[in-house]
Amino acid sequence: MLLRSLLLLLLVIGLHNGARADDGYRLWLKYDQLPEAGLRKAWLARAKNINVDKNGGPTLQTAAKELQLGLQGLLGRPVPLGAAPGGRGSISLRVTAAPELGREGYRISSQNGKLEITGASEVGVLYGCFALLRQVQTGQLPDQLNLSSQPRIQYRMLNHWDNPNGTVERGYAGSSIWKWLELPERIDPRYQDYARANASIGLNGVVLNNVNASARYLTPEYLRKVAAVAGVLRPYGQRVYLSVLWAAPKVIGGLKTSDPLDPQVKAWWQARTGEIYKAIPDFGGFLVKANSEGEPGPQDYGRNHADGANMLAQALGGHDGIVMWRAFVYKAGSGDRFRQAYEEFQPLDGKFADKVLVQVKNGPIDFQAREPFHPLFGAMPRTPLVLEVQLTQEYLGFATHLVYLGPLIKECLEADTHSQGPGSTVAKVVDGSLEKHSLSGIAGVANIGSDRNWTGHLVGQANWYAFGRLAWDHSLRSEDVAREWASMTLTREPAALAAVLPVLNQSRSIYVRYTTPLGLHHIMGQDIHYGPEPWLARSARPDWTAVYYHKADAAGLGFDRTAAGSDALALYAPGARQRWANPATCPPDYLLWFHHVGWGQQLSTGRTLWDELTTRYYTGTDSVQWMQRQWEQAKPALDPALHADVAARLCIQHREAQWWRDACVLYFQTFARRPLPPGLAPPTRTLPEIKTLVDIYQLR
Ligand code: BDP
Repeated sequence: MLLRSLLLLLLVIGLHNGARADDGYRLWLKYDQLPEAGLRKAWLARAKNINVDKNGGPTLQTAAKELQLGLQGLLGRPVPLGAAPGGRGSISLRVTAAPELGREGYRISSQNGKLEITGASEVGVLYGCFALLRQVQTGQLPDQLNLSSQPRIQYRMLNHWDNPNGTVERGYAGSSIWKWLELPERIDPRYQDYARANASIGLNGVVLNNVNASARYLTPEYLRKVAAVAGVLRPYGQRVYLSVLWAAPKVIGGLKTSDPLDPQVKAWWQARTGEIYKAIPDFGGFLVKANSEGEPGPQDYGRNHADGANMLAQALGGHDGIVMWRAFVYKAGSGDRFRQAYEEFQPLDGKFADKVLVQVKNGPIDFQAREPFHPLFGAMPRTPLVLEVQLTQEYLGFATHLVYLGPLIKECLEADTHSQGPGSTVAKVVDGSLEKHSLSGIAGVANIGSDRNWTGHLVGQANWYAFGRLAWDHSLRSEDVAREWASMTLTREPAALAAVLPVLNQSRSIYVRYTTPLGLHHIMGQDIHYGPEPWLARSARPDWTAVYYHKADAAGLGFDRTAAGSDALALYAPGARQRWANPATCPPDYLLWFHHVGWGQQLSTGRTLWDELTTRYYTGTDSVQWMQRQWEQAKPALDPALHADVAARLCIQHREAQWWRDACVLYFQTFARRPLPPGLAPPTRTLPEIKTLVDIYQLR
């Protein structure tokens, strides 16, 4: 009897250990055995072995091993690798001349019971293997599988804002994944898992360090470290890039100047670039933040951005590398910040060297929850422009608020610049098709850190995922990408998916409603950029305050950017401008970006500005409770630990939505002097009480 109880106990403990909680580390690449026997059987018949040329290079071998790893897990049976052409049920990986696939595209075809994954290069095959795994993971049947795909954008990269000391600028998921002190000797296994994740979503480049760059990365000591990281990323098709400090020739080169036209400076960069390529033969190039937010740059020497970028392009010489020069600039005291990058960069269109791409944030201010597209996208036809989006949620609730960014990225890509008539979307500018550029790029500021689940908030993983998928193919629908991610990461159980997907898809517009509805922007907490601080009126620069942007007064609210105001609207082509120019027809989501609107003004929604504004703050906050209920519904199908973690974060999100609502409603009410519309219960706390909350978050 005693023995039986003991055995039972051991069994229970064993089962318990076997069913260990999911910690999110495996991202969307879980490879747990498919639950449906029928589906498993169908794939088992088509995946008996993998056939690959043993003489292929490291990327081809990596492709085969990744496919093997995934299939073995999903199908619950060994899938051997072989070099001989397999019979029915074998999967062949082949590199073959297929110009129609481009350098990185792939084709998956099925004939006579055999699957073939073809690419014009090894990396094409690797992307194809992950595409096949995605088919299995999302529950597709193998029958008549025939698909081919190639990326629309050439450089698809993550920008890490990571520092040598392991901190991450605007990072909310722990510290940097790059362990600079341990490199090059110790290679953290995470580097490979990171490379796998990037490759699985079609990315191909990684800027390892912060745009506010340390010159250290260019020293021989650090180049050895960078080379070690590059060595891990290379088989996965991920090239390494560095952000550079403009003043490096002075800081580490012992020169007296960093003037781009100075022969010694040129020679220094050339020599340094040569050393980089000696250490990292496939080095991707440089990312530069210059003359922005206190960073040094060519303007310190009376030169312009093109002088700087072109000098670096020249230093790259015959190497296969590029310069991504950021357009995120805004000089203090020169009018509406909205206009400043345009004014500095537009006149330089056509002046940049061939290897230079200008990297432009999605909107004209700074990664706000909703921005109109950056006017430069419609104004630099002779320069390839990289679209930069921020995956780390600096202005979107850190790793606490659930915000799926697919809709934000798509909104920008689909925006019509009208620069060459209707249909001149940002996507077509960025992929180079509109203006026939041979170079094209897209960058996402990474939201990745040392947290076990990589992104802090589980749904942050969806943003990494969506960025990669949309960078590969911007025509994908954000909802479909969300479904893929959720099916691979959370569950494929239909009722649970039906509960969770609307939450993902609506989360960004809900966030906008309870923080910055109707086109409000930049009213968040000073420095930390968290929580509301619409009353912020004093800062080191006026355009770091909130009042600069919302312009609340007794008459109304919003920034007049029409001809009567800053005239920033004039930076857009007439077709684009027209959408926003008239306050009566301007879509409410953009209204306060462009107009100062009277509190009592009736909007297209039928409500007055005041009523619409407050209604949005209230309904947005209530919607977080809806998100909570939906998440609860999915509980039976989700891993308990993952479910509980997100549920807890949603509780915080609701508390903080109330904070935003109460802060903004009470503060704007001091100008509007109107009661809340019927049905909305006034906040239970006072404005002074709310104001102290920011201090707590700011640790003041
Ligand atoms: C701002 C961030 C700052 C970055 C800057 C940039 O607050 O930390 O350095 O963007 O993109 O939004 O350079």
